[in-house]
Amino acid sequence: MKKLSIGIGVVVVAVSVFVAVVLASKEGVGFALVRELMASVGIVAREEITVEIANMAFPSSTITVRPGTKVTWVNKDVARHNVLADDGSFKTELIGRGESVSVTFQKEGAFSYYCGPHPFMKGVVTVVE
Ligand SMILES: [Cu+2]
Repeated sequence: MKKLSIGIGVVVVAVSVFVAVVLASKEGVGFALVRELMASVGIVAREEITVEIANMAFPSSTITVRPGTKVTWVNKDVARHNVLADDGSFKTELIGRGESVSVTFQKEGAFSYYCGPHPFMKGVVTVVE
C-alpha cells in the first residue's frame, strides 16, 4: 500500500507539472491556476532562492516568489554583472565570477531587471501572495 501511494503521488506531481507547462505556454491563460499548481509542487520560492547568471544571461524563466523572499544571484561568468530594477526599486553592486548579490522582495508585483554593463541581459522576479 505504501508503494502504491508513493506511485500515485509521483503521477499527481507529474500531471501537475505537465498541466502547468501546457497552460504557461498559452501566455496569460490560466495564470492563477498555473501559480497554484506550481505552489502545490513547491516551485514558488517562499523564503530564499538562488539563481545563476551564466553565459551572459539571467535565468530565462520568471523567478516566482512569495513576499519576503530573498533572491540571490550567483555570477558564473568572467564578466562582471549587476542587477538593476527597471523601475529603480533596487540595484546591486557589480559582482565578479563566483560572487553573489541578494535582493529581498516584500511587495507583490512583477519586477523586471537588467544588467547595467550589458542591458540586453534581462530577467523578471514575480512576487505573489
Ligand atoms: Cu552583465
